[in-house]
Amino acid sequence: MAKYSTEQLRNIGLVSHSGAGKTTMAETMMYFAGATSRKGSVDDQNSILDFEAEERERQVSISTALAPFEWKDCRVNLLDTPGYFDFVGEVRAALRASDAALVVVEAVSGVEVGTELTWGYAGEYGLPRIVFVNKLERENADYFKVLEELREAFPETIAPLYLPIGAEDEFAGLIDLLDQRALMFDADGNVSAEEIPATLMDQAEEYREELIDAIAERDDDLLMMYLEGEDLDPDMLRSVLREAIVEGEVVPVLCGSAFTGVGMQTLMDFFVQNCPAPSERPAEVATNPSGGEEVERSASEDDPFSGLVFKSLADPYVGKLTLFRVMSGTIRSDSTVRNSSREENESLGQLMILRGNQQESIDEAVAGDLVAVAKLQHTVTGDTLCDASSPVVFAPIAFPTPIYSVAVEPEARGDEDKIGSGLSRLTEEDPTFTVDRNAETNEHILSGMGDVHVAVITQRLKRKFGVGVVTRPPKIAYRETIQDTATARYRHKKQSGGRGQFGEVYIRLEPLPDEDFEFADEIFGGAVPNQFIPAVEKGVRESMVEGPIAGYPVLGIKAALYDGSYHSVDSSEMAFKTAASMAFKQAFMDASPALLEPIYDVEVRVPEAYMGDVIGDLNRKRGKITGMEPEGRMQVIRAKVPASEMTRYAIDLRSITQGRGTYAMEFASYEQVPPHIQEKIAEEANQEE
Ligand SMILES: Nc1nc2c(ncn2[C@@H]2O[C@H](COP(=O)(O)OP(=O)(O)OP(=O)(O)O)[C@@H](O)[C@H]2O)c(=O)[nH]1
Ligand SMILES: [Mg+2]
Repeated sequence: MAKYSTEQLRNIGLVSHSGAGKTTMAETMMYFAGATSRKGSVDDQNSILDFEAEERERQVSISTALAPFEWKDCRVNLLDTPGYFDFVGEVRAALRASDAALVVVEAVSGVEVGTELTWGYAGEYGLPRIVFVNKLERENADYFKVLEELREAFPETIAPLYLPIGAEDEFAGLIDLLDQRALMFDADGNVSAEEIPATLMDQAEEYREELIDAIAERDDDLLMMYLEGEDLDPDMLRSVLREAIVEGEVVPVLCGSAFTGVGMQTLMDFFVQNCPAPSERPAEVATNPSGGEEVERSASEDDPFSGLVFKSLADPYVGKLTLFRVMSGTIRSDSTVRNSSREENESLGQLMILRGNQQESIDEAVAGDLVAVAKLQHTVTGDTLCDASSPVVFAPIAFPTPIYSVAVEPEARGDEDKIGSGLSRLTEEDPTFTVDRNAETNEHILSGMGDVHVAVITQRLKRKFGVGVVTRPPKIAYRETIQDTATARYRHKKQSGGRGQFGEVYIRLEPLPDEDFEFADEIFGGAVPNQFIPAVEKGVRESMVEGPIAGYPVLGIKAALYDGSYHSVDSSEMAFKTAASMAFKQAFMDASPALLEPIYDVEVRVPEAYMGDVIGDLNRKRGKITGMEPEGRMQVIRAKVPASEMTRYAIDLRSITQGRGTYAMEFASYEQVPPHIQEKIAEEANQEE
């Protein structure tokens, strides 16, 4: 690939609701630009960008793929992100490395939840937005309806630059409103300019006027000329429009079909002419790791080198691939750089440009470019790499926290260790899931963004690291306690030839709210000799590890040893321990035993329209609503809900709100399980034994 300067680079993040056609569009553009010799297809499972088995099989993108191509003296780096909700972390990271967001909207389904969400993310990163209405050749495609929906959903100025010629299977070209001409496309990617068909002239005039209005408004000189009825200079119009787009004030709308190729070259031209080069974006604010003061870094070859890692790929054979955006300066292959986030040096080997999983070596990369290196030692996604003599650290990428957990177990015995190491390698490429070992339940807990995410991770674990696993809901960490006081006596006595065993204890159990355990020695007159009392306490403590109701740890109990008897020869620590443990179990079951369950503080954020349904669902989940308040356009609902009801909440909330709701939760307290549920849990636990 030829060398390009910072001014000749365009980094465009493709975002949308799942299935709008991002991957197909990127494949078509790469093919038309001559970057690939065949057009990969999602449907035929040979997409160059969706190259992982998990993506091809499901026919959706799961991770961001880079799709660079050369076009009109520029290199356009497309970042093809996944639209499916579970992979939102990929979208956020890709937008961090982009200079503009192309929001793809399907011409049939129009504005969807994913459109709204990604629109919001682009705003968070201050990126200019461009809309592309795709699939215009489909039956029921309606460009004008989509325009209306866009205007309804978003406050920004929506400015269509093109109109379709012909509808559905007769869709064949575009009216270029600025240049006042018709563009006709053929399947090989040839475009020819023609006169606007007479039948569409009125419509073209109407929309052109609207567009000119929107542009003229942005510039005083232009507005004056416009109001005075002068002819407007097309170059001036174009430059004012470009500025308004780069500043995010106007959102241009383009359209076409990735299938028939209509509108693809227009879009590619648009990237080159109207999307900002990295050098046109505001400087990045970073911190100096030693002094803590703010430092600016611009996408300029004159600034010292800095880079931000936006993606990592784990490969069991090649090792790790690290993708970073050169934020400032230039970088050559085989340089040593500082990872200022980890305070380590890293030797970069060969720099590469990726296209899907194809790699092309390059010697040098300039500010703004997106490059890959293999086998870094310390670096993970979100880290800053920089020139050691001018260290900076960029704000980390804000990844969402995992909200859906399962327990994983190996299919094959003896693979326990491999699960942990395989999963932790996979977390290197995906920061939106975590793996923990729960010491209490003895489970590997895998937490991610949803059930599809978790399924993809376990599939990858098998494919990349050869570990097959089964998943199930995590065990709930119940506790057992008592609500009344009760006493029990137990005499442990065995005579089996030789020396016997003897120990007798009287134990009283009392509820001890807010504390785990207390032991009281109330023996007077040596009914139980001093040397055996620790054994009694030990017997009680050991019985508390697996409580009598369903085998969960016991807490909130005071145990008093108040009487007993011994035998001068046969008594032993062992005998007293056994007696204590038996007495404990008896007293426990007589003291109104109760099962406690973990309760979470849950905070749900949803658009107002879903409040009723969300609250109804939380009530059904035995939740107690503790508060509600508006926050911007959202409503925040707070509730206390039992953990056992929340294991699938990520999935439930998504289906109630079509994906518009988000939530977070944390452990709050233990509370008593309702009796009928306690019975069920006890029954199940006793069956397992
Ligand atoms: N009719 C028609 N179908 C299209 C067009 N573009 C894409 N498709 C189809 O739409 C489906 C989804 O396309 P993708 O390219 O995978 O969409 P995506 O936006 O990458 O989807 P995610 O990766 O899940 O976010 C596939 O079956 C494509 O063949 C188009 O212009 N016209
Ligand atoms: Mg895709």
